Amino acid sequence: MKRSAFATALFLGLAACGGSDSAEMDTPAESAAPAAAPAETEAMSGEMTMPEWFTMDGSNVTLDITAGATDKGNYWNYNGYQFGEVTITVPVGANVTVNFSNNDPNMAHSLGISAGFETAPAMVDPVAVFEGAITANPTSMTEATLPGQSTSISFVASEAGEYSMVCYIAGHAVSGMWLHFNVSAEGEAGVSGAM
Ligand SMILES: [Cu+2]
Repeated sequence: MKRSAFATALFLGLAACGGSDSAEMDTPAESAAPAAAPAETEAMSGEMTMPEWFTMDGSNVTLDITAGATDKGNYWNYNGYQFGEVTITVPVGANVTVNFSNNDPNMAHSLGISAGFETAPAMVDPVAVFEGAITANPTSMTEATLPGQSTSISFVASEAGEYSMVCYIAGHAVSGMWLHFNVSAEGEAGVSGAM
């Protein structure tokens, strides 16, 4: 509940500041938002952008996510990002498709949407918060998405909140293989953070 209220305040703050030029499906909260928002809130969230790997067509969001896109962190990254350094935001109710590819030459990886955290636990339960929001055999080093393989998952981002996109292979999330994944009640969409 606290987290949810915080998220709402954050989004209202962003709307009030007009600090984002990202696509927004609808911003009914804008007129109701208080004029003032703490400056640090905006700085913490950063600008939201829509990189080429994030596309939106109506309520359909497509994310092209590559494990081991770079060799950063021994290839244990998503599109070159680790440790929640970027936040992917989709509108509540979006039909999300994740096209997941594994470019790590050495290691299997997986991808799913789990409960939000700021520090990854040693083990993340391989249970998605949205039905279908997890790749096959997510904890298996031999049967998850292997080097050179790709797969797709689709799910409805049915509940607003702050979640994590995470790899479930033992040790990967705690080593940095996770990003923030937010579902916005205000219809915000894009990517923020250290882009
Ligand atoms: Cu992994």
